[in-house]
Amino acid sequence: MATERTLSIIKPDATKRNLTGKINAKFEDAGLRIVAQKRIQLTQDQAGQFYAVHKERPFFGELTEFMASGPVVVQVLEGEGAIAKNREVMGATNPADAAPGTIRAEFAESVGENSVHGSDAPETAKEEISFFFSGLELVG
Ligand code: 3AN
Repeated sequence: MATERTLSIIKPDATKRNLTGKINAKFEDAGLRIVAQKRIQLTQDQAGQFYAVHKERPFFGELTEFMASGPVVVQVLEGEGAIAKNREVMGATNPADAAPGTIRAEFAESVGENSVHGSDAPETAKEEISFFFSGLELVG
């Protein structure tokens, strides 16, 4: 399987509870390498641009408000099949359905406040990485 890069976000519910290190340990234990990382505060408008694909969904307002409610850690994870592997480590969107040991099973508070985001396909990974990072910031 090819080496891939994927965009990950540690969401405000997790940064607020000081879980950045514990979540990063899950990525690293799964063989994912954190090749770029920064802690930022999004405006609701920026969160809306990032989640534009969900703009017609009923939870769009709630989602963008939540993503702007505190700092997030945006990061690029690299590894063999990193996109699928990260989604595995994250667990299902709804923590009630997430497999034991996954980030969402252990840390997520609800389907909305679910601790992490991860790209779902190669095209979206590329777009999402360039939304937050310039080529110069990806150090390998
Ligand atoms: P995932 O993050 O697992 O790819 P998506 O793409 O279906 O899930 O949803 C994007 C984000 O929208 C989720 N991470 C979650 O924060 C939020 N979300 C999804 N479904 C709901 C819902 N029913 N109510 C509130 N927020 C939701």
